Amino acid sequence: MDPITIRSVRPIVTAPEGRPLVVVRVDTSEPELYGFGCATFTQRALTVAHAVSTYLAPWAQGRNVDDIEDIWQGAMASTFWRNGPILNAALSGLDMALWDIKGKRAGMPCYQLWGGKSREAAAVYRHADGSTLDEVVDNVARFVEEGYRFIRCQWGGYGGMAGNSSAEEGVKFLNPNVHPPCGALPGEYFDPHAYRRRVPELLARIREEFGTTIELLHDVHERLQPADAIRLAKDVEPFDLFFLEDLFPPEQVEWLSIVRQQSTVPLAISELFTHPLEWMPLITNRLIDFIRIHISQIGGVTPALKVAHLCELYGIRTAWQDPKDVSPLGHMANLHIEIHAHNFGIHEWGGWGDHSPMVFRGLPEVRDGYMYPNTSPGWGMEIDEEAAAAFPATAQTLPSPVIRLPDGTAVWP
Ligand code: GCO
Ligand code: MG
Repeated sequence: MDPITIRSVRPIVTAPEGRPLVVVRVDTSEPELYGFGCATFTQRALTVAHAVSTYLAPWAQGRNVDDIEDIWQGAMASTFWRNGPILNAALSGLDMALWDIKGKRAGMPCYQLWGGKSREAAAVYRHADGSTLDEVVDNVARFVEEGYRFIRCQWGGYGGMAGNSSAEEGVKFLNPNVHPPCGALPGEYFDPHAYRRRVPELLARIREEFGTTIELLHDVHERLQPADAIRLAKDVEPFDLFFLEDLFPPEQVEWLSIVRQQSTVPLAISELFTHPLEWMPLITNRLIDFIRIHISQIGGVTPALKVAHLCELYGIRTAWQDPKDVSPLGHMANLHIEIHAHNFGIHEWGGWGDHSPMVFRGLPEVRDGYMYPNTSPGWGMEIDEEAAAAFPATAQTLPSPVIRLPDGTAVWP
């Protein structure tokens, strides 16, 4: 019997909620057999789409759809320089689509292909934010009311912007407590010290209002200098966080070993990682408690399964990065790994929005704080390409304004 081969690999770029998402569709030599994968890298979506069409599609044409591992290894090697965010995202789209196809051929959801379920659903965490403490409390209360028990709390966005401005507004924003020099360039200004002092105040208020009935998370988003980061890890201990995220940028993770000696706060890092050399030392030295990888950024489900299983050996749990710049298809792939892997931690979920359900059909169901996969073969999702075309993506590079220190120094977002 002739093998089933890849006939076409095609990017679908769409922005139903305003953030560019990239999906890859793989059609095969079997007329009705096709699959979808998430290749989302919001800040460079159109470049990823170009990499898919120009390089990955012709390279993959004619290859046996069964050979997921060999195709992943060969595609990674085909660029010589490897593990960059653009090409990893492109490969993720192809990889996830091939798993979708394998599930369809086997007549089972992908999590069954890997050994079945460890749980029926994945607990999710929601994002509560606000420019005042009362606003944060109100948003936490709303999520508690809706049945969520894991809630990430931020006060004024990442870095504690007093006005809680959103980077997407792209406006010149000055935190009232910040006094930049004359002639300072436009951007989103924040005061790292003020931010670091406000976090314990935020968490104390949430614990005062809700006690220990909910699990709290907080994302530092790499906004502090190392000494301040270590200080924060100690200051938040009394509030019993589920995890503290991105205490350091990828370039400074060597400081984690110091934090581990001084604080018991559970740590989550790796949404910005693209290369195995970044996560390996953190896992094998047990410097983190949760792996936060953005799966399309490392090349898809094939490497993510390997990372999940490695983390299990070191007592580290998964918390794949799942914000609004992961497509609902990417959420479904993350969810299948979470249903399967024994060392699941938590699923991040910012809501589907009003338009995504028009584009992504077969969305996982969320109820009472849990996300449930469907039981259809593969990922069990369809992409309505006509609807997708109604939400064209522009070449937006989020965050639009530069993030700046009080003196105007640009910092990583
Ligand atoms: C998170 C992340 C996101 C990133 C976003 C960048 O924890 O979900 O920090 O909020 O800022 O993915 O595009
Ligand atoms: Mg984060």
